[in-house]
Amino acid sequence: MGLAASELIAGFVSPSLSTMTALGGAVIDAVPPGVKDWAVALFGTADKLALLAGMALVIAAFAAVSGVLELRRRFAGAAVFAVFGLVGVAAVLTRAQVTVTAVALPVIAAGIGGMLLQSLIWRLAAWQGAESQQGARPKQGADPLRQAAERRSFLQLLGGSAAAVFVAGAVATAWRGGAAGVSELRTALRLPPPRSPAAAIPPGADTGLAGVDPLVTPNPDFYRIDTALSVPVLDPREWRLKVTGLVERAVELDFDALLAKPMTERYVTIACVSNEVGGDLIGNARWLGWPVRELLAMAGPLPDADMVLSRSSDGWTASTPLEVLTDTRDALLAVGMNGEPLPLEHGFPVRMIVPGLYGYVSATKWLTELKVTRFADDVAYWTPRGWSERGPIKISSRIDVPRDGRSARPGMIVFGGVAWAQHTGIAKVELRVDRGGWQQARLAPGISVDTWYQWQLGLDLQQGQHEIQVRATDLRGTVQTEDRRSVAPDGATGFHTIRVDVNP
Ligand SMILES: Nc1nc2c(c(=O)[nH]1)N[C@H]1C(S)=C(S)[C@@H](COP(=O)(O)O)O[C@H]1N2
Ligand SMILES: [Mo]
Repeated sequence: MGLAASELIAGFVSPSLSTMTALGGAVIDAVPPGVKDWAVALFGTADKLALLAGMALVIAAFAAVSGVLELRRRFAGAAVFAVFGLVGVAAVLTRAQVTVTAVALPVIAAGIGGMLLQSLIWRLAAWQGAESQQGARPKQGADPLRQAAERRSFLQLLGGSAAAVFVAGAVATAWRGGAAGVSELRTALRLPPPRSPAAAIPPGADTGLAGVDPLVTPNPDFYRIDTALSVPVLDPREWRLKVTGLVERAVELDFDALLAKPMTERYVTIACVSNEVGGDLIGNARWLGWPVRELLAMAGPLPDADMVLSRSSDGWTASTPLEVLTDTRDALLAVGMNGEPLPLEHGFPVRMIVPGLYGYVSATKWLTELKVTRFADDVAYWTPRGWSERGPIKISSRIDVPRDGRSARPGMIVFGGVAWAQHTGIAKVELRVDRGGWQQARLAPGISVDTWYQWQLGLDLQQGQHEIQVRATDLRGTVQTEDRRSVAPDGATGFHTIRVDVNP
């Protein structure tokens, strides 16, 4: 009940104040990497929901225990609530933006919880008192009416509180504070046309083969990975990007100034370092933005700088080599995704998109700061958590059709999928059946070397269980390695391998 009340306040004022979000965020930052990987493997993108549900269960269990304790000994249960309030305050203090209201909310929650506990215990004691009176002196003055009244009073308060929790929870989630207003601003936003438009998609680049991921991933289907328990909601009118650190002059940019810059538009395929071989944590979009190198040129990086630590509004950070942000590739301060403003969950109003690097070292969403620094002096969010400080995307390929484990009739079966080697480009894709010789697939033209390529190949398969593997070669001649490695610390390797059952 205490938490429900505080979430309701947060819901109306600003979702970023939520104690549950702060607690969950502190849990996410604190858990050992193994636990995080396990949770993602088990719950996938529902991992955040699973965490919140788990927290609610643990908190409910603590509340129940505090009731039992309070019943045995006065203030013992209240002490549990006091500790809970302190844990809440501590969690809020670990967050990127700490405000007085954010700190006050867990205290209010603990206060309401403690008071409710007192009055519940008081009523329970009165009910038990009426009952034991009856038990002790069954024949003299037992008062079943009073007993029933005390019982009702206790159950009413308990039931009423439970109902209030559900109502408050529903209202808090439905309202989402300032989110509604920012959503409207986003929808009304008109993006400027690109000064340098994206290359046209070459004919045939999208094979259109059923079951293969579309060449350009629609925004609603684009994978989402981040540590944000509730999506940060940034008002574009208040948004500022600061360039700090080892620069000749600090620069600050607001959203209107950014939109007034000459925009570049590029197709770029971004991927998550946690993408297993054959996995779907990868997507291709048409991004619109201003090249990061132009902003850095305004600030003038000092000669000893070799890294840019980009930071989001919620304090997450990525370390990107300065060189990659200033060379000829178009690393963007992106404002548009497939012709619309960035969706809130993909970083509205501004994020970074860097061709060739995994998201965790480059694709900062809800971007607020670029600190020009050195790898020797600063570390990004994932580096102390077991991931490499640098993360170029590894060459890889995937079979999309047929799906692993499918049955098929003997004869010609069409295989299709994607391959990528961002910023180098794909030269060749090959398949082999049951570890036999490699057969070259028909490679569709790519949009650019920064995007994935589709391929397809018909194979004549006879009856039996077959194992099909795929490998890609990039335009520099590097062949994808067979060496199987897990995602940590810098990306998975190995061949995507599927089984097909061929029977008449
Ligand atoms: N602020 C912020 N930006 C972030 C992250 C994050 O946790 N917080 N995760 C990164 C990771 S690991 C990846 S793979 C990409 C995913 O971008 P998407 O969710 O738009 O697909 O965002 C990157 N940007
Ligand atoms: Mo990622």
